[in-house]
Amino acid sequence: MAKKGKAKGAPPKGPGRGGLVTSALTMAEMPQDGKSEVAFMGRSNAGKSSLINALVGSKVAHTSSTPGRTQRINFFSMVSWYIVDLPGFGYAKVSKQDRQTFGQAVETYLTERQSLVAGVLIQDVRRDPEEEEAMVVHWAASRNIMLIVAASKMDRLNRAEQQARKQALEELYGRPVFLISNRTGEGMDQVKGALRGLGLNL
Ligand SMILES: Nc1nc2c(ncn2[C@@H]2O[C@H](COP(=O)(O)OP(=O)(O)OP(=O)(O)O)[C@@H](O)[C@H]2O)c(=O)[nH]1
Ligand SMILES: [Mg+2]
Repeated sequence: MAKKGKAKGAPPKGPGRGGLVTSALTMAEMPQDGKSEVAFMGRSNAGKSSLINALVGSKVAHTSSTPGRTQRINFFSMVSWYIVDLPGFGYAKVSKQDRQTFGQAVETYLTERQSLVAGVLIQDVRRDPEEEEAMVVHWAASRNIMLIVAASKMDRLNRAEQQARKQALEELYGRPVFLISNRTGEGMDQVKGALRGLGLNL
């Protein structure tokens, strides 16, 4: 993809914890070492890349207020496993051609990847889940993949609103939803705890 030049603040590459290992569009470009992977999924602008940075504790993933920033499948090394940052769904302004390219790549990844052990579905706490989120839940169930649901941007709500949204989202999803803020770090321990519970060190 010879489109965009590398941004100045490119994330550090290499073997360090959380470092970007590869940015893939085909299975052949993905790591072949069989380590476990956790895919971060959600609508564009939901805060996937920000959550990854908060978990890693350094700015390894590109974030942007412009939706559609992440357009490849990015693998970050957690030494014994990988964090996988996926392009967001539901954003119409990315060109159709690009969306088809990465949409196909994501679909292949999600349906075929053997080392994928868990997913983290991120959605803005102020929104309700829509068809795409329902598809992720269905996909995880059908592939028997453990799914963590995190509602981001809780810092945008007051305490009472947070409680109300948590309850509403848990009812809509029919499962626990962690409220998180990638700004303040609130709720991060719950996500970390859930990942650690899967034997993934953080
Ligand atoms: N207030 C607040 N802003 C957040 C939070 N998480 C992310 N943001 C902001 O939301 C915007 C999008 O965040 P990203 O992490 O780039 O979102 P993404 O899901 O990776 O988006 P794509 O790569 O486009 O799919 C950025 O401006 C972030 O600073 C949060 O918890 N609280
Ligand atoms: Mg992103």
